[in-house]
Amino acid sequence: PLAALIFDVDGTLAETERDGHRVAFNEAFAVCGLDWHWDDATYAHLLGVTGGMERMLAWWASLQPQAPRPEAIAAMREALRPVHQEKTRRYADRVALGHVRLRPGIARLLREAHRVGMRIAIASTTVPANVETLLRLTIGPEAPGWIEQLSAGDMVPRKKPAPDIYLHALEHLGLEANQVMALEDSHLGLSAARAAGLRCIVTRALYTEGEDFSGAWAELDQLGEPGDPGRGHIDGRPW
Ligand code: XBP
Ligand code: MG
Repeated sequence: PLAALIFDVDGTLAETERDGHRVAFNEAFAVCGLDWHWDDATYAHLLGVTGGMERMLAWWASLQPQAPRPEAIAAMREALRPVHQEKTRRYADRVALGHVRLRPGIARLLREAHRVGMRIAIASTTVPANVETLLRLTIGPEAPGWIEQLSAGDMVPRKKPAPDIYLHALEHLGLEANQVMALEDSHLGLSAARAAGLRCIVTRALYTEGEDFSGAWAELDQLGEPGDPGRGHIDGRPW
């Protein structure tokens, strides 16, 4: 029987990337005196690198004439730490201002799962504070308390598509892979869930439309509300 749901955050709970993270990065670059700007097309490409710090480092490396040495990358990681902290503050401001809203069906699914005693966990690449902020400001002050296990960010050495963050959540829940369903929006997230041995429901999102979701237990455009149940396939059958 299904004992827990493990949710990805960015793209799955909400379309956080384009108007949330991306703009927060650009604002942080500007106030920190970096002449970097990520337009929509650039950002779509950069989403191939998961993790905000890793994404900034990959961008910086791409601007260098030669591939940077490990020591230079480590130094740059330190130099970019305040930029990422500024970005995290600005992301929270953007969520508070209403630029990021939950996807259809998410608030209802979380609320009902909590109500019937289904265990709920998060497996995300983003920093833990962003998850708390998103749930609190979109659903309400009670929502972060519904999350039994918040696995996120640097709690594991390797980010998605590595299985680490899902294995971290599973271990802390004390569950086996076959007792759990993962929910994701991207090919990289699906790969992480599958590599941890989990079944996965994919709801394709703004930046992940058209990606390869083979291996997903279900693939839908959204989780839907009553009267608008979403389209896709579930366990091999059209839905
Ligand atoms: C989300 C990410 C994150 C966010 C930025 O991927 O890749 O890096 O874009 O968040 P997923 P931080 O949905 O697969 O977890 O800046 O907090 O890292
Ligand atoms: Mg995602």
